[in-house]
Amino acid sequence: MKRVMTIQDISCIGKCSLTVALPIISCFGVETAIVPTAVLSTHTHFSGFTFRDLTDDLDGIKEHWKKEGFKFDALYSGYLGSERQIEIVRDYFRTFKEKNTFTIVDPVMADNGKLYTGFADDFPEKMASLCREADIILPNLSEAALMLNEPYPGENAPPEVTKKLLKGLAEHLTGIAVITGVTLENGTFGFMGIDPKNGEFFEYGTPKINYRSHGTGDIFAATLTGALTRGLPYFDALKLAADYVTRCIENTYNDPDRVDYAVNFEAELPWLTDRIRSIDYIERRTK
Ligand code: PXL
Repeated sequence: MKRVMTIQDISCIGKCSLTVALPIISCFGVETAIVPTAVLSTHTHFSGFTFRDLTDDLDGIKEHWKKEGFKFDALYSGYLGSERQIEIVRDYFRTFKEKNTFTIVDPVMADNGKLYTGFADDFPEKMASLCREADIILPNLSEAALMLNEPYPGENAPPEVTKKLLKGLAEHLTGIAVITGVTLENGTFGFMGIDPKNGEFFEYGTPKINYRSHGTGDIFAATLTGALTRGLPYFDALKLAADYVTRCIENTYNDPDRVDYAVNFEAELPWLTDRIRSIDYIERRTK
């Protein structure tokens, strides 16, 4: 069985970071090793949340795993609570990345042009330096603009502005950059990416649903991680992630009992599992 390591916080209520990464990646039939960076009572969009920093435990976990000789097919980092944690994640990557290990960095730190509560103004610069170590990065428009020191273009940025941001990111990267949550030329909503190796853009969108919530970026990143680990080509893996997130948003939008702090990702796990079964089928057929 393939094994993924994911490094991010536990928000006890909030359906984000580890509490979505673990069930989603597990659905792919991939072992999910977790490195919890902090324990929060809720995600940071609530007020009055508690925050237990686990930075001091992270080196010990790494050293133990090194001694045990654990190997990983993918390393995926999400929300990190401090600049020191960024350095520690860099160290995890350098320790556990081997020739065929995929690294995914979701530079979770901002939305609507604003840094999340608790981050200092130079956090985006530090996060940008971690992105240079990744095979694929997944900023939203706010995070891309902040890492490039560009003004925030607004959530409905025209496609040419998104392309300009991608070109800017590509200048600093060897891995693929994908900006999530963007409006495309044909009015659909999805992702746009660039491969710095050839400068080519790619994109995919689904009809826009007028509903926004938290945690959709984490669901996207976890699905992508599972799919890449199972060997899907990156564009197919990105499309699967986009389709799943769209279904989660649609399900939540149609649910009169929905909560306002997250989406109903659980309700669409059976759909995701069915799609993964067809990956199993393709794998068996090509063996
Ligand atoms: O969904 C991203 C995320 C992860 N972890 C924490 C957060 C957020 C977004 O606000 O606050 C703690």
